[in-house]
Amino acid sequence: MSRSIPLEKALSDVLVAYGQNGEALRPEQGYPLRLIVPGWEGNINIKWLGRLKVADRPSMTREEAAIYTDLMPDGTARRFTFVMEAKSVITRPAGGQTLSGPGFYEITGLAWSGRGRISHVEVSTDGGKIWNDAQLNEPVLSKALTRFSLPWRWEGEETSLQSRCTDETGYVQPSREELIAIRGLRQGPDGFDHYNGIKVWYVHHNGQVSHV
Ligand SMILES: Nc1nc2c(c(=O)[nH]1)N[C@H]1C(S)=C(S)[C@@H](COP(=O)(O)O)O[C@H]1N2
Ligand SMILES: [Mo]
Repeated sequence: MSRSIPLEKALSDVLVAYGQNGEALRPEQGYPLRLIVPGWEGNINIKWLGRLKVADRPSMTREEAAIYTDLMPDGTARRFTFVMEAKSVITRPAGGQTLSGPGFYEITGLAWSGRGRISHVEVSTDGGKIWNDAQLNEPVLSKALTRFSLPWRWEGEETSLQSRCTDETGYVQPSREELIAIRGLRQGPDGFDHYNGIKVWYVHHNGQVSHV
């Protein structure tokens, strides 16, 4: 596994990590050393780090020339798609959970952006017609998970819940349709790599919450 990282990024916030949670890295997490590249795609966080090499151009390794590329509808591939763009997901109520009956609920979820801080999160409880500003839990840190919440009264109607976040660069999380219209469905080795579309949960009359 080897990846090329622009020097500018390498010198800003990249870590060579030897420990996690007060103990040495575990073997499966990359002992003795791994790279941590905040906000960028997971595969760049090289585990069992063997060497760092300074070069004047990307190495065009197999991982960056072929594997971790995003195939576009026209057959070309996006390469060096490092950043994970802003994404959010409601974690409660979420698929597999059941509301016990009409009444008050606190909708809560997580938002994050590889470009920096989350500036706001909006939640819709009526299928995307009205968007309400959710409250963000402090501290709101750059490239970190940010918990959001919104009080909600459920009257027992069938509806859908979704969240949409914006980061400090002004980037707004796209809908699934908007994203697929641009990027298509042919993507990387793990399915739709870099997928960050809005996640919609459907609430049934009986309180069951399911995937849309
Ligand atoms: N040396 C090495 N590092 C690696 C990989 C690998 O196969 N070999 N996989 C990468 C990928 S694709 C991911 S998603 C992350 C997973 O890190 P984790 O096991 O800590 O979740 O490690 C990355 N680092
Ligand atoms: Mo991965």
